[in-house]
Amino acid sequence: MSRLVVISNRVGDPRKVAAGGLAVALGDALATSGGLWFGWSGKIVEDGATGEGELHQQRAGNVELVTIDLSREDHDTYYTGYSNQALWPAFHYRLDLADFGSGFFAGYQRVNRLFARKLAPLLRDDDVIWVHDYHLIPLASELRSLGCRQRIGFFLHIPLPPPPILAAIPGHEWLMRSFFAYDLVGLQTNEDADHFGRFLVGEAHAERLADGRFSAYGRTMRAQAFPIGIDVDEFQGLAESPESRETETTLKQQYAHRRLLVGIDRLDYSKGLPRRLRAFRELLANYPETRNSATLIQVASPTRESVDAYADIRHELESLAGEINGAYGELDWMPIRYMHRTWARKRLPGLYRAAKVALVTPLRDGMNLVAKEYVAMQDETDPGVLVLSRFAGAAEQMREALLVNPYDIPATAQTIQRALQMPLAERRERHAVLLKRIREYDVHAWRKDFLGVLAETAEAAPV
Ligand code: ADQ
Repeated sequence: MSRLVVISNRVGDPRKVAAGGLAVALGDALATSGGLWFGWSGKIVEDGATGEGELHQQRAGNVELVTIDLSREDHDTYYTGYSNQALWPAFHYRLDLADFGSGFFAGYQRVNRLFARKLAPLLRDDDVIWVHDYHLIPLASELRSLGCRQRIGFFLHIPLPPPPILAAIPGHEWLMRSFFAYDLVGLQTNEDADHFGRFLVGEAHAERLADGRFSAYGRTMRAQAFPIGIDVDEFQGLAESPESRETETTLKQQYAHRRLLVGIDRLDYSKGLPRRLRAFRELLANYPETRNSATLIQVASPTRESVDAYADIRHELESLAGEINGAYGELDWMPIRYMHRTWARKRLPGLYRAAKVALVTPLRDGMNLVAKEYVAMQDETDPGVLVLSRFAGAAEQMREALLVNPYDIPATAQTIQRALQMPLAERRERHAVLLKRIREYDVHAWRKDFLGVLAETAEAAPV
């Protein structure tokens, strides 16, 4: 069996539950075949200090974790700069927020080259290489230029926008060409795969072959959707933890005569949080029975705080939450309980189970795992209702949720009210279909599917 090599910007520790579903699933795959996980250590070497590019090696069972330190400049241009201030907003359809600052692109190229140079000597001829996410799009082409001929797959966790948006990214030709160094490119949804295909044909003049394959620059690459899933069993196991049970019981007691709604997100502008709060305010304004009753627990974890757009969204959200609580709050009831923190994973199932409705309303999202986690955690005999943005990748698979357009605030408020009032029979029916689907294609199925197709692709088109 070939060894699996995973490369991502950050390396997870597969032994820690807190690492979350993806780290666990990749860790699982790595442990099965023996493997290596390579990425940034999270450590920044300040100017003037030595140690830049230093490798750290650590064993976790039969998985080798290899990480590398980055210089301050590389971190600021590759990670904060090009990855998170240029590609992240552009791929989330937010060219208005994209900053293609000077030095960002060069830093991105430099770090990808550095990763390739450090990784190449650790590779074996029959390794299967799996690269993750937008930070590392050019990694395969850097590896190929060092003579690597292994099978290499790539998975994009974020959306892939339509051709006119991609075409506005300076250097997009180079970026698109970089994709052709892979044997397989995985995207979250069919819509993303469709955008990608149209862009390759239209801009890169690629030839469209059968089975999602494209040919250009003397190489053939296959692109298709692999909608990422969650580890349903792991999550359901977590629901049995004392911490989770305690959270559920406490919240159910506290809100016995009220209706609890939940939102769990990173505090990212793509998640649509201000519009979500405005829709909630509209609910309170338009449906008087929700006052003194409907309570939204919104947990938003700190993220990328050094970037201005993130500081702005935080201020906007805090002021909105304060305004709504000021307008509608009572001595013994506040409509919004907003927490700017990461909720302990062990307590997450308890929160999901106590909430009658989950609001997952991103303006754009690759998949959105919270939508799947909420469904997985419901009590089948009395399940809650998922209100889901049609612009989350998850909406492609989760049609039985109540789908909303988060830009339409009155309609979103109306749908939240519908969710709060949904009869038990309808809730059960919708939940059963959703649960079955996320169980069938969970994170393990996703990983096996991707690696299976990667193996086939390489057999069909050897490098
Ligand atoms: P994210 O943008 O981080 O991921 P998401 O899919 O929602 O978004 O995953 C977040 C994970 O972190 C979930 O497991 C959730 O439970 C947890 N989480 C989020 N906020 C939290 C909070 N405040 N407290 C505690 N836990 C919290 C990127 C893409 C997504 C894609 C995933 C996986 O942006 O579109 O679904 O990768 O591919």
